Amino acid sequence: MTDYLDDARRILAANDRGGYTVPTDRLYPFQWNWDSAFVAMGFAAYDIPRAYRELERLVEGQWADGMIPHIVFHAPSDTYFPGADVWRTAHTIPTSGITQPPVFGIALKKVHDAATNRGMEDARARSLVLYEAALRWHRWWYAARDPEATGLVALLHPWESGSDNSPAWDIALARVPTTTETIVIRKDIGHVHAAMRPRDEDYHRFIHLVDVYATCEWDPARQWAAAPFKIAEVQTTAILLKSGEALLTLAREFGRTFDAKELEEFNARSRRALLAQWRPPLRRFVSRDLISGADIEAPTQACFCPLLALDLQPAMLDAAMEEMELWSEGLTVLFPSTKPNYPGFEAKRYWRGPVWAIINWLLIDGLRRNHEMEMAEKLRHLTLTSIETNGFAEYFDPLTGEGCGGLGFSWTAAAYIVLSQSRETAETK
Ligand code: 9WN
Repeated sequence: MTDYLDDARRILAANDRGGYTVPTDRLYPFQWNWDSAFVAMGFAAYDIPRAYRELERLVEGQWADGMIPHIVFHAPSDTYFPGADVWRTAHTIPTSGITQPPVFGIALKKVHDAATNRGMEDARARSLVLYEAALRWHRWWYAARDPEATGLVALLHPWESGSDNSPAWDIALARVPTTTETIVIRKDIGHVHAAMRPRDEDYHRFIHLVDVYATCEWDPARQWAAAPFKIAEVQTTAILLKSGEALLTLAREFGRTFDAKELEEFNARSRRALLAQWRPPLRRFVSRDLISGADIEAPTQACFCPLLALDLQPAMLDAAMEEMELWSEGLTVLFPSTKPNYPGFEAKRYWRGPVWAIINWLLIDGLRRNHEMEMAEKLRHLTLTSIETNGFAEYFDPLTGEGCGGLGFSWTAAAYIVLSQSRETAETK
């Protein structure tokens, strides 16, 4: 009989590059921000020092202003584009210049709890350093990406969402010119089929944005003023709020009363703002395009991520559940990253329909928080069985269950490890 847990651990070991884990060999050969946070939670189940190490290595990339970049280029590799030379940032260890969803705080609490439960001697000292890094990053989010203190944080590049190619960005991204100062080299389509990856014109837009922000010398205020793409986003804000709750618990445990007050204020602001993004006729939450001022109505998984950080009123919760059930009808694997009958839906192109184990993990936590145990359990079970049947792929086709994108994927392995634990311990709360 196959021991899938063993396989999952083997994948994490194979993707280890010295205290940090690459998402998968060749396609993504560096340390990615939110990938590492998920991976750290996977390690926390069986190797706590290694879990700490994953987060510590990520923090080596933290900027003086508090931002933790989306990629840390610890060691050179020529199998990915754009590499460090395209980003032109000033950090000593080369990094990208944008960020990614702040899962870090959620991961830190999970690692810290595992370490203290096992009575690890240096738990408090190691956690404290990471807690301070996380708090600096949260302050950066609220200052740099919500200068008007609305409570919703904004993304200046689709890559910052982690859901890079989502139809949620189609209207806003179409405004971004396809011209670039940088020569665009599509290394990704040398590793996986082009039909699974972003279109060429969108890749040019991604790089156009990098050029614009490099011209701003990566200064947050200049970027904010120059940004041709600016989305106040609900998935990222929900993750930030959930992480903010985790940091608040840690602040109290560490006796940091001043920090705790500040975190309470951040959290309250984001909680209010997220609730205001609920749209009753759509039965889901929506992000806002800050350039046009319009709601983003494209139906994507992001619309349900606020469950992660909110305790919904019964009427709202029932409506969200009905909508989630509707999106799930007739699918082999749940939960789709785009509503299946939406014109932008594509079953195999990444973020335009496929199922992601880490998104399921976040949704499961959100469903549990809101006492939707049946749906949570269904999603957990389907996530595990589709990995067992189709492998530790980057993501899955919701119609057929086929594993797509990169294989031997770290966050899918981490999700398997965490979700196969008992119901209670799979909760990252
Ligand atoms: C750009 C590493 C990353 C994930 C993202 C996913 C994909 C990169 C790319 O891979 O993005 O950051 O080149 O496509 O969309 O969520 O962190 O796994």
